[in-house]
Amino acid sequence: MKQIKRVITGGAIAALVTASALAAPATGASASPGQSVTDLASGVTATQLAQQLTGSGISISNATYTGDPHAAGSFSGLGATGIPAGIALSSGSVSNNGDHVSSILGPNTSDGISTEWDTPGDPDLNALIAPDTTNDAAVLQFDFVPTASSVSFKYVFGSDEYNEFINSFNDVFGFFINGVNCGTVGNPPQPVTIDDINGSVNPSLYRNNDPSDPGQPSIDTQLDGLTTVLTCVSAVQPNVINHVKLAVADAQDTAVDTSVLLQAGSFTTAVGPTAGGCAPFSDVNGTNPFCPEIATTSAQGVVRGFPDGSFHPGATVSRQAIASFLYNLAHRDEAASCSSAPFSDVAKTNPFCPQISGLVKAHVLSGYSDGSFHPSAGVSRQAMASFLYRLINPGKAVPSCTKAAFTDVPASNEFCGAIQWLVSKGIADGYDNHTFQPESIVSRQAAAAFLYRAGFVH
Ligand SMILES: [Ca+2]
Ligand SMILES: [Ca+2]
Ligand SMILES: [Ca+2]
Repeated sequence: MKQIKRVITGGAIAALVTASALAAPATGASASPGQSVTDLASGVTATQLAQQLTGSGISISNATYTGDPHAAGSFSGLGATGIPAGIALSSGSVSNNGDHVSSILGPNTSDGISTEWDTPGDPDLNALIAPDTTNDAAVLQFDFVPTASSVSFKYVFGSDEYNEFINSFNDVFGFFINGVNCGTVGNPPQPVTIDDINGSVNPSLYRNNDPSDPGQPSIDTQLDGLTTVLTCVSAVQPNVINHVKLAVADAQDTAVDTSVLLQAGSFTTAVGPTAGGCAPFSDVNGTNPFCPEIATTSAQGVVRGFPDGSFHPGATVSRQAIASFLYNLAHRDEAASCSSAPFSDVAKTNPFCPQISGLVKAHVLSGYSDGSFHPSAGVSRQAMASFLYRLINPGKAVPSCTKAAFTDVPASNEFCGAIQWLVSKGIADGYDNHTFQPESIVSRQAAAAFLYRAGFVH
């Protein structure tokens, strides 16, 4: 049996765990009755896994898999986990084969099931748990075309790192939709990891199944701990190609397996009040039609809520808040500083001063002729068009219109060209009566939708 060494460096405690403590049962392990796994080494393909995950409203293409072929597969009979059937990815083996014991099939025979593939980690997962890095990554990715502007899917995250290696081996997974991880929990959003869901952190989302802590495991799976069924909800670009990447890996070393179970047919465009799962802020949930856009732009770090965990979705978005959101959208965080008051009503101590100053220097925002900025004033739809045009087209003059863009936006409107551009890029629509309502004030939830769609324009 391979010797497993774990040395935790950089802390006061150096733990060395040997094979005896992490002993896996002898070869030839058999699964609990009714449970089975077919891994990629047994003939199932990456495309079949992607198809099995996908439900209504989504078509897929270009599925690829990176990792050991025993580390991903299709399973059934795991109803005890909350996911009866679907696809699994693991930093160990999903199937019983040779010396490798399945990281997911019951019963729970070991406190530390471990397969070491010595395959690479994943850079996107590394970024989630930096400065730690990952190994033994299992990564499934594919392109998809959704028929609607949001998608969701259901999953359970589980591991044999529970409970003894919480806060030391932070195995991680990510569901990156167009590069944004929607496998998150809490506000501000944290990636779903060993450290972010366990008996002490987000305990209502955690199910303990550890053989030695406190005793008899009651859930018929090898996983020593697992989450409740979680739902990922993300905004997407309808009717064009989007990309999803599902990845799980070991943190720091290659030992002690972590897995994710994804429910068959659950990756769908069916997002709504009954689909649940979308709850990025205390006052934003699945009943809000903008919930996917708010959740996704929040996960991107573009929009921010309030310290009490609320978002105030229906409130007017202020000029200073939109400055912050636009700044975040352009990834300008690193340059934000404020050495002097840029406007008579924006002090150096205004928390938005750096973003306002930066965007004024970049000619995205401007103040009023009397030297003021009106930071708390609302933002109209036409002003939003102008801000976004100038942010995305730096140095370019806003084009003029040759004819009216809408019945209420004549060619003479100074914002006409920016509004025409905004609509042509799919960032905003007019109304059914051929109006744009250019002077309507934008709510914070509508701003999130504008910013989400603007993120795809280059
Ligand atoms: Ca491993
Ligand atoms: Ca176990
Ligand atoms: Ca691990």
